Amino acid sequence: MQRHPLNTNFSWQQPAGPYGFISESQATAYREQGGFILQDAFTADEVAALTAALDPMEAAANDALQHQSADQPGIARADEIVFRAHVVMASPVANTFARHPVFVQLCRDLIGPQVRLYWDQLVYKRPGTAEEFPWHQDNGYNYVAPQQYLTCWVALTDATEANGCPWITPGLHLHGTLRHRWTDLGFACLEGEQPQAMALPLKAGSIAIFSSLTPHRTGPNLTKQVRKAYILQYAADGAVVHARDGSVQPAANPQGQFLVVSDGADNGADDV
Ligand SMILES: O=C(O)CCC(=O)C(=O)O
Repeated sequence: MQRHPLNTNFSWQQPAGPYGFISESQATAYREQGGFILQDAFTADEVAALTAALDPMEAAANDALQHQSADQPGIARADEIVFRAHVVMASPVANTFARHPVFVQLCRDLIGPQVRLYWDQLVYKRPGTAEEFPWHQDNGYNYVAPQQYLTCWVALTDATEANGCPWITPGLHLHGTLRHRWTDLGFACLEGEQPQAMALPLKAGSIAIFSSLTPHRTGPNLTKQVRKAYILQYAADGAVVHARDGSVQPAANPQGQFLVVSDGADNGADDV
């Protein structure tokens, strides 16, 4: 395990509390294990409305993947694992969901008073996905500074060990961003069995909450149902992305990376 070359002087930062939304034990789990589950964060009606908005987008993304050449490296595969990024820019339902009071409060407790949506994507794992999605940190894909941001992995269907729920390796987030290498299935920072690994099975409407620095994977989908997830990531306002070409870009596109918390308050729907 090696560190990313840009990760030279990392130290874990986390608001000290008191917390308005999460419990002390959830804050401790975030600090010590790198994540926790928030059960039943959303109602069945909220999940149904979001799923109805996302399903056609996933179907279109899956259609587009049919034309992807087999030797084109990527993390998505037609009829297996399908990603669609920046859903908030195309779906008013997702755009409103990304500003849900649950996220506003999580962001305030775990990031601070000025927070933007940094990234959002749906990830559906269809039946017959035999491969895992390998161990990685979200900050291993695109290096964001500050390195710590918040990933909210929202289960739209029950996520189980059989259909590809997330797993985390507790504790490694404290090292900051690790070096990743490209594999046929995506970037990877850990290989082989991880004795500390913890499965995070989730009921639909629950969230696996973890840091951008928490190594995680998802397993194969060996069931007959699609496993559906919507992932939202939130970063402190002012965060920048170090692109692989060496450029440094602000993560502040008003359409897809809007403020959700400003001066500690819910930012409403229209402000950027
Ligand atoms: O949901 C999945 O199966 C994997 C997605 C993931 O880990 C990610 O997008 O970082």
